Amino acid sequence: MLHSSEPARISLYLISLTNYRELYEQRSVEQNDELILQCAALLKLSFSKQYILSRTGQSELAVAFEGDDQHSYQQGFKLLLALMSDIEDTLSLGPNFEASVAYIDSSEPLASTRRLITRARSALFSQTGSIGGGIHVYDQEVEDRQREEDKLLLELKRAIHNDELELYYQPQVDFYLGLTVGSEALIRWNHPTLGLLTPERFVHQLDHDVICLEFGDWLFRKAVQRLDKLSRSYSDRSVSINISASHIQHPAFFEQLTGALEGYSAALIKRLVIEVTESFKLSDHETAFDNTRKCKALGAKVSLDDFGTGYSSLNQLRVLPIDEIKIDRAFVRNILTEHNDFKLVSRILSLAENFEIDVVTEGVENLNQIDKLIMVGCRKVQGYYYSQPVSEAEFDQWLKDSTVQPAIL
Ligand code: G
Ligand code: MN
Repeated sequence: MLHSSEPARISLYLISLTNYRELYEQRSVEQNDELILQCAALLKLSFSKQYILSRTGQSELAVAFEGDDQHSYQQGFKLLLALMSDIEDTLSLGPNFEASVAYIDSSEPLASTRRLITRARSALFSQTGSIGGGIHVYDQEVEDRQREEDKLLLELKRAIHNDELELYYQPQVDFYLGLTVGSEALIRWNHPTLGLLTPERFVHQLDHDVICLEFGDWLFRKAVQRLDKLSRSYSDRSVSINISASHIQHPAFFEQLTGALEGYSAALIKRLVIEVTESFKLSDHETAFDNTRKCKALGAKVSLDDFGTGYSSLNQLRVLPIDEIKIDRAFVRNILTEHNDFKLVSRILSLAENFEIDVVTEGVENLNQIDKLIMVGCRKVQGYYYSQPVSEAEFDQWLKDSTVQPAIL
């Protein structure tokens, strides 16, 4: 028993036999109870201090005690290892058997143990809270962040319908021609209370199943409208859109795209650039691979974003019908001081030339970087040196006003 007179800092370990549910059905009530009793007996051996042990679910046990555990992670890990080997040895559940341990400590009174258990469960199941190895340490900040994100996800769904999303455009400049030849469309969210949000705040939410297709539909339609409007004054400017990994892998992706393009000319489709991220291996995902090829067959351009940062750059070039690569700004950032970065950019440019692939170098912020890039045959760039991403109206103004000096060759 716990001494009620001592200061009430409570620690709680929640032990969950993670994948036991499937086995549970196949085993008798006695066998299931026996397993839990075995675990309980083992846990008793692990705790020298006074504690409360209780079964909190079919395959879940909680151990609560006063005071905090200075070595929560190590202690949790020891518990887990002992539990696993004991279960494997004595109950022959096999090496695939999984258990997880969550640790939480709190200054709330013991009466709130139920709340502690709920939080420990949330730590067990939250990806962000996981620190690997089946041990999860509850972190109030992680949970707050998780709650914020869930809220944002719901709001994002509404935002698409309320037209709170907007595309901003960042010019892509060809300095051989001295012209803005295209633009990358970048999403912004005019949030009613948080103000203008850039994608870092919410872009991962766009990958969420619920949102992915709805957002995709919105994006395609906006981009096509933009191209249509643009072609009244400029017949050859491209618009690039960013497609997430989950979207390009989605079986409905291509149908959605063709739906948005219906009734538009081949000349317009030719100026749509589909930027796919290089952070996952497109060629390993059959649907992503197919969708990429179908985009190309449709007449749109396919661009490989963040080039050089993914692990499969060269293989993507070999197997995918790529029109353009975008050299990640990480390579450009230190191009003036890091000779290796400069050599890499130079090599990527000549590789692309061999493959007859266009290159856009991203993240160009000053004239010295441009001079250096010209030396190695780069002709198209995008970056703050020319412009930040701006609203559609500002971009139209930019197209009218900007005079980009052609490079002296
Ligand atoms: O990976 P992707 O090409 O989608 O990245 C575009 C992002 O890069 C945008 O959010 C844009 O604001 C940012 N960006 C564009 N140009 C620059 C630049 O010159 N420097 C830096 N640091 N970021 C840039
Ligand atoms: Mn991009």
